[in-house]
Amino acid sequence: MPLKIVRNDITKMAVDAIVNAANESLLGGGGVDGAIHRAAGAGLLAECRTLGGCKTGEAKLTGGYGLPARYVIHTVGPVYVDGRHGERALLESCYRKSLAIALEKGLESVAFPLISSGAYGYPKEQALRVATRVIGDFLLENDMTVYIVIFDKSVLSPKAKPYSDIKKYIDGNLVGVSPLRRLSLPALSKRCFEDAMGAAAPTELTEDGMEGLGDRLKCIDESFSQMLLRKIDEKGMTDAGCYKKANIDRKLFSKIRSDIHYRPSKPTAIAFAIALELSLDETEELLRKAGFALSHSNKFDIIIEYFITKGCYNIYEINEALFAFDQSLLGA
Ligand code: AR6
Repeated sequence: MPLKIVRNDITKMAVDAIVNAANESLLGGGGVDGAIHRAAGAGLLAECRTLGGCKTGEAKLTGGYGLPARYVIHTVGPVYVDGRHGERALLESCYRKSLAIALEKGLESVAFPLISSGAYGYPKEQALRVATRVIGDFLLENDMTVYIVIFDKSVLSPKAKPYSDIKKYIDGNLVGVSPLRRLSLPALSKRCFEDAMGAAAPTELTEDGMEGLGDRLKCIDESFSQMLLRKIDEKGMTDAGCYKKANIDRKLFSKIRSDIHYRPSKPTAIAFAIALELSLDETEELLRKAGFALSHSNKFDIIIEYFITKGCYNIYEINEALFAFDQSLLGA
């Protein structure tokens, strides 16, 4: 099930559990810890006093008290020194141990702040990358809805360093002639002819030339869901492997599977193209089945094109960039 990145105050999240970026005493502090204790009320501190603290990289569970969330999972992130003091492994452990508690408790939705990225000094973009990687791996094996809650406006801003290349790409391509537009209609007919006949199309398609195409031209009529299922088979993937990699909910995938005329949203269709690691042309073809196209008149499409042409098919990385540029996210 999906990973969602949202901008919010975590104390407002109505999920099964929110995660607190605490310190080893578990007795409260500043930042998100202070906000959670203030919103939960005195009962939370009273329960925390019974826990005997928590080691860095570990996690412990309490009730949610006055919070909309039923539980709080308290974890203690590492203090960032220079990246050479085992900080990353400890931060990964915070996410893993918190998710393990959520799984054991049978929780369906959990929201994380960016642990260690405030008072503990972990560079925010790196902290986010650690979070998406560990949560993404977990979601390949487990069903849960996990949120990463971003509070600080400077995190995931288009001005942040990791996005300078994407920004340049957008600036250089916004409203221009898209390479995605090169499949003009005649070219498209030519490709369909070749797909159907397994031979080069004549320069001009005469009526005679079209004879014999018969049922084989039905490839053109293949629906979105039929093409998706065919591609899953061709790529040797399982259904679950595909929808998880696409950051798509199992229930939505079942709907698509059982309705050959299902019309997905554009971000859903693209999410599958990314999960299937389709080329630009194949992506364009899959999108057309759902009635969409990519163009250079909007940032969303250009960002997708940027990642596909770079051969980067990590949906979480793509979503981070889409989030930074205020665009809809892929998948859920
Ligand atoms: N909702 C979501 N995220 C928030 C919120 C909020 N209400 N408030 C802050 N953040 P920090 P740490 C973000 O300092 O670095 C405490 O005193 C914030 O923008 O809260 O793990 C503890 O007691 C930042 O990105 O936690 C510890 O002593 C992220 O939460 C120490 O700070 C984490 O920032 C832990 O430091």
